[in-house]
Amino acid sequence: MEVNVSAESFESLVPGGELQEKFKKNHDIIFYRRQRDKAASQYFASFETLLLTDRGASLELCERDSQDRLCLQIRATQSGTVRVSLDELQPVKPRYHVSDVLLGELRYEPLRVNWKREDCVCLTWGLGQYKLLVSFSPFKLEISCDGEEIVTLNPENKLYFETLQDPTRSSSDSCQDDENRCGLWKETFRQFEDIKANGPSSVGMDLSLHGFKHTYGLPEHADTLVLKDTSVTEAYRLYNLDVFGYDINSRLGLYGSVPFLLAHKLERTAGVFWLNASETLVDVKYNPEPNEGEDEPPGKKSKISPQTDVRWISESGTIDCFILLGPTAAQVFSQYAQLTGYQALPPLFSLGYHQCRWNYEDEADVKAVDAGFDLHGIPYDVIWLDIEHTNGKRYFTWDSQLFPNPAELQHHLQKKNRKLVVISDPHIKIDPDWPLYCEAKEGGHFVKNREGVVYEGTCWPGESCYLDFSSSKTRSWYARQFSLSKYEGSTESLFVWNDMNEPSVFNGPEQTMPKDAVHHGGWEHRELHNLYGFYQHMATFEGLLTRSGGTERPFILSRSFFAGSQRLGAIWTGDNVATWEYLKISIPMLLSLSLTGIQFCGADVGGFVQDPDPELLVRWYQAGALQPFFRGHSAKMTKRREPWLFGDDVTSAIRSAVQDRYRLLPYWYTLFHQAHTSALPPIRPLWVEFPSDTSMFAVENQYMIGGALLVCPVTDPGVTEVKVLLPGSDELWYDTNMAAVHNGARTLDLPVTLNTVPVFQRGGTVVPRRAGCGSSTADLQQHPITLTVALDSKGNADGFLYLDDGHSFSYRDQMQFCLRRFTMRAGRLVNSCANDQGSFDSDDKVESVVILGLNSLKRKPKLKPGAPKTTVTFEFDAKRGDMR
Ligand code: NBV
Repeated sequence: MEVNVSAESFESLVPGGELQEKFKKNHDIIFYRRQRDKAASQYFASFETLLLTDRGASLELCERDSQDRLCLQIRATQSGTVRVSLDELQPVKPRYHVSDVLLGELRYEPLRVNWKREDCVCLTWGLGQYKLLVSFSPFKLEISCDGEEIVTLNPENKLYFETLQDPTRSSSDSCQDDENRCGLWKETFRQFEDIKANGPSSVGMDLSLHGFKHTYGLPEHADTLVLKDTSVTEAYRLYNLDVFGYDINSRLGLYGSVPFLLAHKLERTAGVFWLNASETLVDVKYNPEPNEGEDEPPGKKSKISPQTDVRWISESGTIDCFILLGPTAAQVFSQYAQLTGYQALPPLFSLGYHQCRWNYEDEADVKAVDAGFDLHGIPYDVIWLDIEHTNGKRYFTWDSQLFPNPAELQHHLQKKNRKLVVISDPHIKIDPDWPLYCEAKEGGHFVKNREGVVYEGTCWPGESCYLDFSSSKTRSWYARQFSLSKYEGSTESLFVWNDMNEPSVFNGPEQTMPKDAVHHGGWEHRELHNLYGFYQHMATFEGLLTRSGGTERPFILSRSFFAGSQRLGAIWTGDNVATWEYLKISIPMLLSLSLTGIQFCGADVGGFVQDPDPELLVRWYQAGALQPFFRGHSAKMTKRREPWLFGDDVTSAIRSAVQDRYRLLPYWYTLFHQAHTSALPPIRPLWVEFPSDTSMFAVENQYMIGGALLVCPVTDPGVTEVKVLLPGSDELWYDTNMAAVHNGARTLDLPVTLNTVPVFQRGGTVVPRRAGCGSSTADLQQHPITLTVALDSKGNADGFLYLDDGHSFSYRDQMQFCLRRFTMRAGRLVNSCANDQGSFDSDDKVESVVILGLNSLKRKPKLKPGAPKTTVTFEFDAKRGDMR
């Protein structure tokens, strides 16, 4: 029986409602408690076990009481990443190692012994500025740069590693009862029993970050940008869960996980990446007090306070921890991207506006909404179909009553260069009359239960099975379902949305798959839970890529994700609520994702659950237009909210926000190219751009789009003024709405109306825009480019423009792209080639140049002599100091 959402059941799903109790709190998580309650361990090593090869070092560790033995590997890359891996020396069976997340084998540097003593050895590599001090007893690892200690691993001996036991020989019956009670072999949460095939298998380690008191990252949580001190709150939980209308200010794990934490202090940014896909908890403790009683060796700067202690605890797998040494934020982003990949370059259309609803009723409804955008002059690129478009929630099918001519519908949209996105969830309806189900069953593509039979759980279609995307065979099978010949009614302009892929199982523990379900290769679900959505995303990516013979860039939105998902497409923050708090929290949530590589991200504009009032809707459009993925979405029981349903003022404010987004797309696209090639996130917390200004470290209501635009979306009702922090005493900030320039290092009281979107261009930058906005991104391309040159106090400015065909891989395979650099120096604006490897035939013209800040210049700019004569005319507005 299909599951339909009734008004009553929907209302019971209010945020913070009773249903939230279905999720575990820290004290319900037994492996976490076990590690927290355990006294320090005593791992020691000896010099004899140290082995140096040209790819790093290995060492044996032994725990004094249990005599458990581990194999430690230490590897380092030239770019400043140290990898510390720990596994059992002689496991009774192999432990799960995460594959498919790292890009490939890294290039490691040979480690050299710098000096040694009986109880420790100092290793170094490369140019020798980095040192790794390995203490043998107790085991510790200290990483320093030019004498300054950066990170210590295992500072408090919390290294923890439950070695696997042979279940047939582990203990006597009575003892096993005790163990069951402690949750070692069996655990019960509410009515759900979890039988642990491997018994206790958790791992953990602590580390100290010296001199740091700000940490970030670890998505996905509806929480502040700066990570909280968890000695007074719940630990950060990384466990992908479907949390409808999630609570704000909570460390409960939401739909996806990236076990990557960044730390920032004056003069250094560092990162810690914990590559483990099982349930993971992270404790953060800030120690602001100076360390007492330290003996500083003369002339040596070490043991800096403050210090942040971070403790990672995972349910299973191995320890595979990467320390990214920066020293700049840009270097940390690049070090992380070298491990897990760069942001996929989105097809241009996907940076436009997306219109979604659960559900657009039928073809006529879709066409009417599409026409509504044209009628009201609001550009948009994509309209979305949710689960109701299918025949009984059988993905890859259409409801023949409501969507009898899906291909015709897509052609209708495609004529206007618009696309259709349809949903495809990972659960498959059990229906012996449905060929796709039968094929998946016969092909062995479903996850099994602990008894080895196909696992069944309920979701939208009723009783369902779950595809085992962890198997490459299943991924390829799934990918084939997207071929135009297999997927009836699909065309090349259909793209995909993967929802419910945590996975969401209505009758499962914490509404997800039981941890003792079994995947390909015999691996328990617990080992790879956080990878499930990543793998579906990967399979869908493969599907769309293959559909075009590898030539077209796929677009897939996924709700669940893991480290590396950035290579596959976009992510959104799931089922938020139409209140001001959720609008506000979308900013730190998206900044945290951006910092951890997931840079094509967005939040449902308007709020998914409940009805926004018109003011909130406008403010949300204004904010969403400044976020990477821009989609309006609403739930089934909410009122219709297309932008023209709330009167002219609202329509006009929304139109203007969306049009501004479209005009700015050359800049966004250039930023995505930068993310794709150098890992810099298109949206950045202020501290990334102003790393030496401590007052920026915790700002989360404003941020930078690229290096040039500072934005401060209005996220409060009824305001007539907002406070905008303008950083940098040497900076100039040009208000893009008014002819005003402000010096940095001040807080501006900015008067606002409903139409104001506070955006400031930083002096010293050039921002490309399109002169018009068109009705879609394709239409937008017909408009010429305009440049806004905002001068810094010396009269200089720099900026880039990236162009390619916007949809294929020819930028990569045939180098068909163009990267231009605009430089303003000594009153002369030069447009030059910034990458001569690319060539791209384009009719694009720079039609106009607006120069802001000329009043501060002694010499006014002139056109470069010898430049071909153009029809461009420049006007100098002496009052404002702008040249136009
Ligand atoms: O498919 C229906 C919804 C979807 O609209 C939403 O965006 C997802 O986050 N889906 C969740 C399942 C139902 C949620 C109550």
